[in-house]
Amino acid sequence: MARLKTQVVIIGGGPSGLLLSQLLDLKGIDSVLLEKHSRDHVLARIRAGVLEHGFTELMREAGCGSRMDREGEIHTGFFIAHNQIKDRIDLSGLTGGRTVMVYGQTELTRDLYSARDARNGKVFHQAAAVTPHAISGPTPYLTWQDTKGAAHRVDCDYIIGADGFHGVSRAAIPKDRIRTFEKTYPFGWLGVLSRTKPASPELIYARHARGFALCSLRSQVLSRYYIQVPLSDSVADWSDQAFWNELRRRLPVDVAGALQTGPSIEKSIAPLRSFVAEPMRYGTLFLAGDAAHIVPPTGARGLNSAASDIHYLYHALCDHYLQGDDRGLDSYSDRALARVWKAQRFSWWMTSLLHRFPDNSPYEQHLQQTELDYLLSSKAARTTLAENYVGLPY
Ligand code: RFL
Ligand code: PHB
Repeated sequence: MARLKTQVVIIGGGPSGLLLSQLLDLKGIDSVLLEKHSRDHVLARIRAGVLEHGFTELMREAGCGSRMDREGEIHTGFFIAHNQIKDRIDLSGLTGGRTVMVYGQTELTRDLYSARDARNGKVFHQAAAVTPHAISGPTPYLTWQDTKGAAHRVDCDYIIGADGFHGVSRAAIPKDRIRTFEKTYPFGWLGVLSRTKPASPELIYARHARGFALCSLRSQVLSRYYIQVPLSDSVADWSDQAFWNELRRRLPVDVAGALQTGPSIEKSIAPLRSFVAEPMRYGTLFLAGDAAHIVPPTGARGLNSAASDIHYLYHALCDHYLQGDDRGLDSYSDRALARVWKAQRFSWWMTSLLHRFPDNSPYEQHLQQTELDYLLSSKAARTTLAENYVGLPY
């Protein structure tokens, strides 16, 4: 069996794992990253589009911010559409000048891979049967297999589980040492990417009796749209034409009338789920990002929560290796979870506000409408929305 030794093994080559490996490398901390899929597979995923300030700062600190700063768009607000009206949430005005960056997760992941290549980062793709061992003690190790079936072992000080919701890290923690909290929603989002001019230069979150819709974008020539669909639907049920027709119905007529349509480049359905696992540490294994928590995408929090985990973990590992101080590692789970739960609350609230819940009673439907009326008429309520959307402090 081929053997390697490193300081930190990172499982998962999504944004969380790549960002951490790059940040640690710049501080002289050695890591090995194991990714289950090929790079092309990882880069074919279309996911998040809205980055909060803390994330963009981490990308810059990682030396990966130049294309993002050139091609990403700063957004100072977004719209909530309802009953043929569009109300603007002035993020910047309500938060003392704070903004978000619209830059796709796919591009950001590409930038992180390029940065790892440039520094000869130890990133192994198509790593099969990745298995953490001895994680309760001080000398953990991992075993895995390469594409030729050859067995490998990596010894390390710490293992970071950044392998997403379906990864192996969380599952490696004994059941009686981890508690999970979960909420599922009775619908999913059908997303379409198209090479068309976006319906609006700023995002539109639309509440409609037929269901939620979102107009988002990757650039002024690349649009990303979503519609709420029943969980029983599959992508095959939705031709491009059916998608555009349904999207139009859920948007105010002026927006629908000007909507540019075209062939979909990507089309997928994501179920909506809220999930938290705690604590986010067991022995020498630390969980980060989607491996530990999931939110419905309505508040654009998922990737941003992953980034705040990486911020805490990066500083904690630096303190350990560079100062011999373990307080950051010991408090990691509590600090990360305090922020994670706020993102959970916000994402649940945005989801509850804007979607059609098929089982809601007339009373609950009234409350939902009243919540929206209150939000749009109260500066205090809009400020609460804005400060959560641009990202709470780390
Ligand atoms: P990822 O991106 O899932 O990466 C985990 C990686 O681990 C690999 N892996 C393994 N590797 C080795 N061995 C194993 N056994 C493994 N098992 C899995 C996987 O192949 C993968 O490469 O998790 P990470 O890095 O924590 O990043 C999290 C984000 O991807 C996620 O939170 C966001 O995409 C959520 N999200 C959004 N977040 C935002 O902040 N703003 C948004 O606007 C936003 N929009 C979205 C979203 C997620 C969506 N979907 C599809 C769920 C929109 C959508 C539609
Ligand atoms: C996206 O552009 O993919 C996107 C934007 C905002 C969200 C969710 C997804 O809340």
